[in-house]
Amino acid sequence: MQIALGLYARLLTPRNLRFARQVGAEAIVVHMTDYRPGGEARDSFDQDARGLDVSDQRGRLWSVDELRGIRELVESHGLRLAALENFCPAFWDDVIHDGPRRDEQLGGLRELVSRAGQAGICTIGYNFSLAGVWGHVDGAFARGSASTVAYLGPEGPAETPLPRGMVQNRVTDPARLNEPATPCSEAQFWARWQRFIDAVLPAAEAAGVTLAAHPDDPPVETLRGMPRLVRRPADFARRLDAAPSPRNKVLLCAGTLAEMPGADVVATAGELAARDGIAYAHIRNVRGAVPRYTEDFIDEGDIDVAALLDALGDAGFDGAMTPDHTPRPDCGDAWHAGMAHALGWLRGARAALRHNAAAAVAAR
Ligand SMILES: [Mn+2]
Repeated sequence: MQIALGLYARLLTPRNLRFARQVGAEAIVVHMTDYRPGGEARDSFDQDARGLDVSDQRGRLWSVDELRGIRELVESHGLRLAALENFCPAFWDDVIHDGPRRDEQLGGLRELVSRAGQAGICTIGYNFSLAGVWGHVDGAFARGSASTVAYLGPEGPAETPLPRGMVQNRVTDPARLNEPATPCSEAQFWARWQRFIDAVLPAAEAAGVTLAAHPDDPPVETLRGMPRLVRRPADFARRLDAAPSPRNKVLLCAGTLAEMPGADVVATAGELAARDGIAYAHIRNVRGAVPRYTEDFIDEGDIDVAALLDALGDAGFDGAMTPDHTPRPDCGDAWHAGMAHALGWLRGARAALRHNAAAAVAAR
């Protein structure tokens, strides 16, 4: 298992890569699309009247040179590029909404996967979701009153209908922000995902690129009036069964899995790893489950993360694991401190498991 740090493109600087190496990361997961406002330079976004962001990429696919340059930058710091995470919403809004440019965009995704392969990037994580990650609130909910996010269900923000001009919290068509998205059932939305995977998987197989599907966070039945696909533990395996291929895997988000009511995180992760279904993992901790949960530090919460790592290792998982988010401890640089804590904890846990495994072998 490799320990990885996730970096948005605007954070992909030599200084942050040195930070990653210094605190013990072995790999980097790069988010080309930034979901927060205020990005700089190459990854900046226009703000629309609602304070939401429009992707400045406007569907311009990332080039082979751009992708290769990112991989080489990461490798020049002694790190491996484990994955690209998330397509730009403008690459596939009509794939997700089933709009008129769907087939053209599916062709673009095939091209993008092929370019990733040419650039030596072997994994792409994605989130096939209409409403995306939405409805969380910030507050002092983590250990020691550290700032973190929570999902409060009916006590949280009122659910506004998803506009047709948005996907995954990004504006893809400013002219359609007042138009509600076309209603769609869960079965219809599964069929859209199936069309996507059937269209793109052959290109992924040819390019040697693994597609890794993230679950729906928060894992609720519907959000902003739209269905959610991977919201129960069994839904991860359903994705694998629907398109059997070594290039169709899941992105195991341990936090999202724990947010699913009744989930057995360790057992589900072990089963998915045993069938080699996990491309890479997001490791974080959570208290509670839908309809109400809070994110906490990696060593504080409902998941026994040491047992989770043990189960993943026992089942042969050898991919990257990255803290997708952490609480923000009180200090001058909460993002770096939160990540350094999570990465250090993961390294310590992994060292302890390796020690125990070696001791068990020696005792035989
Ligand atoms: Mn995640």
